[in-house]
Amino acid sequence: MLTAIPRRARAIHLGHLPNSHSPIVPTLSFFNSVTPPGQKIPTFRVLDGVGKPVDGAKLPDIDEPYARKLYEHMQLLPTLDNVLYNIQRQGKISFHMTSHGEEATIIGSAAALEPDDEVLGQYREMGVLLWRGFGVNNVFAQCFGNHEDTSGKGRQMPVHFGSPAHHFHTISSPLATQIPQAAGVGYALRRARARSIAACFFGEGAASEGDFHAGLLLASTIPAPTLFIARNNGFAISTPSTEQFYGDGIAARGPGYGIDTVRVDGNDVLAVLAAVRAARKRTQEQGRAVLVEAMSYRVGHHSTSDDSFAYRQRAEVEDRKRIDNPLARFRLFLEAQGWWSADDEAALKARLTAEVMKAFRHAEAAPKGELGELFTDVYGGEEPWNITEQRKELTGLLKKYGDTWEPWRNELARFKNKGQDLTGDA
Ligand SMILES: Cc1ncc(C[n+]2csc(CCOP(=O)(O)OP(=O)(O)O)c2C)c(N)n1
Ligand SMILES: [Mg+2]
Repeated sequence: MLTAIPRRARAIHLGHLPNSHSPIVPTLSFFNSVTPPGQKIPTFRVLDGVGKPVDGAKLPDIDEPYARKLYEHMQLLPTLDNVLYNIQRQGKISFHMTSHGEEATIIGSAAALEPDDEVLGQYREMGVLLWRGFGVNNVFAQCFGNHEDTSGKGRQMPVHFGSPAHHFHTISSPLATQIPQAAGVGYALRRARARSIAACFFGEGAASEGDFHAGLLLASTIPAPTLFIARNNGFAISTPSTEQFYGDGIAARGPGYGIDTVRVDGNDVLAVLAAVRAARKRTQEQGRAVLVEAMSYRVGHHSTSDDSFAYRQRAEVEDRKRIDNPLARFRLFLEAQGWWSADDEAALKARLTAEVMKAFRHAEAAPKGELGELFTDVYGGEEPWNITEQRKELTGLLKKYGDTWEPWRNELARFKNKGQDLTGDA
């Protein structure tokens, strides 16, 4: 059995170490926790499972319009997710990842940040962009990869959003690369004496990557205002968190790096708002990294490429949809304040559905950009020879097959100028 480090070393003086204030003791004891033996790091929550403030909880400072805005953005996520998921199934877009179950984590954190904080996300953080006014048209343009896509001119997979105007760094698929980058962004902000911070989102699965450790060490040894927000949703695709680590979640790792850390109920939007607000303040005031671990459950499949019922029970998911549901919980809170009604709910759902369907239809009808864009923007300065060669090769193939071979003809029809920007046939 493990024993904790004695709270206070006994007063006998046995010497001291050259590089540490570690008290020297004559008894041998192992430890495996920053909390007392047998105890887990606590989780901060302010609303109970049915939206009632828990005893002793101090609610964050919010008024009615702000609370409604929070709820409306939380509801926008499933509205969008359902449409994007279904149109992927219809073959209209190639991929999607939903936020089902993490609406409170994502919107609560988005709201706690300042609009010009630099956000480095993983991929499930579309809600941060929406909170910042990116708009549903931009979401669909990116997912369809049409000519209105401001994230990457249609050259990225769906959900790989990016927007300098919204201080949202472009999503990249390789897990955890954003974590050391965020430490660097925080450092750049410190050097520029900026008031903003870097906010880095990642899943508990990504925290198994070496980059997580490199990033946290960097942020703690080269102090910088970088806020790390771990979304612990219980799964890394099919691997449950119980198989991802043996320690006390991601939060347990913060103190190992000397980083102030807090764990929060990720299904309680007001707790997330309060925790991330406080964490942001701490990050900025101390100019040091802070770690937040938000606990939730990924109710949806990992992505449209996944069928999660191959590795978890339907009943477990159904239970999780009911217990501590982030949307239902906050709605009940709003209703108890007299800030929300059944009529408001019906009106909101109708408005969001109409907005989302309008944006979907618009994006579906919009052409892709010019085909020649395929070769631009990756390299600065003079174009490398291999890109020139590839452009020539495609142009040759277009001239040969573009008009005659049906699959090419159909595909080309989807692009602005139908590839004529390359063939020069315009
Ligand atoms: C370096 C790397 N390894 C593996 C993958 C494949 N992959 C994509 S998402 C994912 C799971 C990530 O889980 P988590 O970080 O918990 O995020 P969540 O999907 O739960 O939001 C994996 C293994 C990848 N994209 N990059
Ligand atoms: Mg996860």
